[in-house]
Order: sequence, then C-alpha cells, then structure tokens
Amino acid sequence: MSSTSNLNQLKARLASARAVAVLTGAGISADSGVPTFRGADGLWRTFRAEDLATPEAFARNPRVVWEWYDWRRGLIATKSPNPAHHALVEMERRFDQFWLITQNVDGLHAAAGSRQLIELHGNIWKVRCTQCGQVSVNREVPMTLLPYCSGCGGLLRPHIVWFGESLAPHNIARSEEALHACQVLLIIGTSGVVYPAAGFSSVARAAGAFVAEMNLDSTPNSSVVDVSIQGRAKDVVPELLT
Ligand code: BV8
Ligand code: ZN
Repeated sequence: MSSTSNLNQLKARLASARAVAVLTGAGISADSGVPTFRGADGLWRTFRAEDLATPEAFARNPRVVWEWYDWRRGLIATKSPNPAHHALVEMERRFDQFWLITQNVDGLHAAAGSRQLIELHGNIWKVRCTQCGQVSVNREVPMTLLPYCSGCGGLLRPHIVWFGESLAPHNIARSEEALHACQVLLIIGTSGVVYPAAGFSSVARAAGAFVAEMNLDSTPNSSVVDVSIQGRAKDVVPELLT
C-alpha cells in the first residue's frame, strides 16, 4: 500500500478516536539534531552501551559515565523541539484521552509543552542520589564532576534507566493503562529493539488498537503494525493534524 493511502487510513482512524497513545524514540529528536543510538552516526557506534549505560559501568568508573552524560547534556542543551514535538502537543489538546510515552531522555517533549508525558527511561536533566534516592533537577552545563547530594553527601547518578535496571513501576502501570485504553497507537522514530517498549506495539494491538509506525526505515515493529509510514518525523507527524 502506498504511503499516501497509509497516511489517509491513519488520519481516518484518528478522526474517530477518543483515546490516543504515542510511543517515541530517538528518531523524533534526530530532526532536532540530537544523535540517535543505533543509526549511522548513532551513539552506540562510537560508545559501547555496556561500557557506559549500565549500573556495573557506573560502579566501576562513575567519572567516565558522568563525562559521557555531561557531554550529551552539553549537546542537548543547544537543541530545541522540532515540528514533530510541537504536533504532539497539539494532538494532546485534540483528544479526550492522550498519553505520550517516550524512551527519550532529552526532555524535548516537556520543553515543547507536552503534559501527559511518561518518560520511560528517565530524564538527562535529573539526578538521583545513590544513597538516599532523592531525585532533583540539575541543569548545570558543564556540571561539576563528580556531583554529590546536598542532603546526605552520597554520590549522584543520572536519573536514567540503564540496561539491566527495572523501569519505574508507576511508568509501567501508566503505559499499560495507555496501551489498553487507546484506540490508536502511534510509534514514532524508534528502532523497536529495547524492551519493554519494543513489546508495546503487540500489547496495544492485542488489546484492539489500530497501530501505526512512522520511521525512516522498517523495524521489527513493521511486521506487527497496521500501517507503516516512511519519512522524517518532522514531516510526517504534523501531517496528521491537517
Ligand atoms: C528491563 C539509556 C527488567 C541510556 C537505554 C534479550 C532479549 C530481550 C530483552 C533483553 C535481552 N537482554 C536484555 C534485555 C532487556 C533489556 C533490553 O531490551 N535489551 C535489548 C537491547 C536486547 N532491557 C532492559 O534492560 C530494560 N530493563 O528490562 O528491566 C529486567 C531487569 C533486570 C534484568 C532483565 C530485565 C532497561 C532498558 C534500558 C533503556 N535505557 N539507555 C541513555 O539514554 O543514556 S536504551 C536506549 O535505547 C535509549 O535510551 C533509547 O531510549 C532506547 C531505544 O532506542 P531508540 O529510541 O529506538 O533509538 P535508536 O537509535 O535505536 O533508533 C532510532 C530510530 O529512529 C531508527 O529506527 C531510525 O530509523 C529512526 N529515525 C532516525 N531518524 C529519524 C527516524 N525516524 C523518523 N524521523 C527521523 N528523522
Ligand atoms: Zn542523598
């Protein structure tokens, strides 16, 4: 089926939907200039995830892990939301029920103004104390390395879910609610390989939702969804509002 008829089919579904859920990945922020993880210039091409985005790596060498996050914070600080982020803010206004589940930690959805937001993998602008668990916002760029908790003196870590760590139970619960309640699920700019988010398309589809993928390429999700729309997020997502 052509991309135009896929787009029209999706727009027709959205026109009659009351509850809509969206899952985003690094591809939506690629159009803002934030590097993706697994693409040609992806972060994991240069850095090994298992060397940096794991609790073991942080225990072994917190400074190296913090230097990597500090570098990414410096880069993200210069970026702003693009038309795809803004279109999702508008979409939130249009539906009775709306959930935006993001795997991105860059904070660009919140910066655009999205409110019904589930930051599944955390936020690069938040830190958490490894001793007392206190979470706080920290926007220092560059930051003082290593950072310590003002309350208890414990070492701070990024408030991000690393490989092998559990996601926050309330974020899992809200995502489950969204996947079961939505009539349409949009999956935008994710390679669909990191679990549990990689399984969300199947969960929503089994619960009866119409599932659409929007991506530059095909992904493991492509065989599960009702329609795949190829293109850049900044071009295709705003199209849904027209
Ligand atoms: C957990 C944070 C329970 C770092 C990240 C074997 C089988 C199945 C599962 C597992 C397994 N072994 C281990 C697991 C579990 C593991 C997992 O899924 N591993 C995978 C890799 C096999 N998951 C976990 O560990 C999770 N926790 O399961 O808890 C548990 C507990 C203990 C033991 C077992 C289980 C925790 C997941 C950690 C998530 N954190 N990193 C950081 O950000 O600093 S994941 C990392 O990938 C990113 O954070 C990101 O959020 C996530 C997903 O990546 P994407 O967003 O999809 O980005 P990617 O670059 O891959 O793709 C970009 C896409 O955009 C591409 O498709 C491209 O075509 C497209 N694109 C590009 N440009 C555009 C575009 N599309 C549109 N427009 C454009 N312009
Ligand atoms: Zn503390």
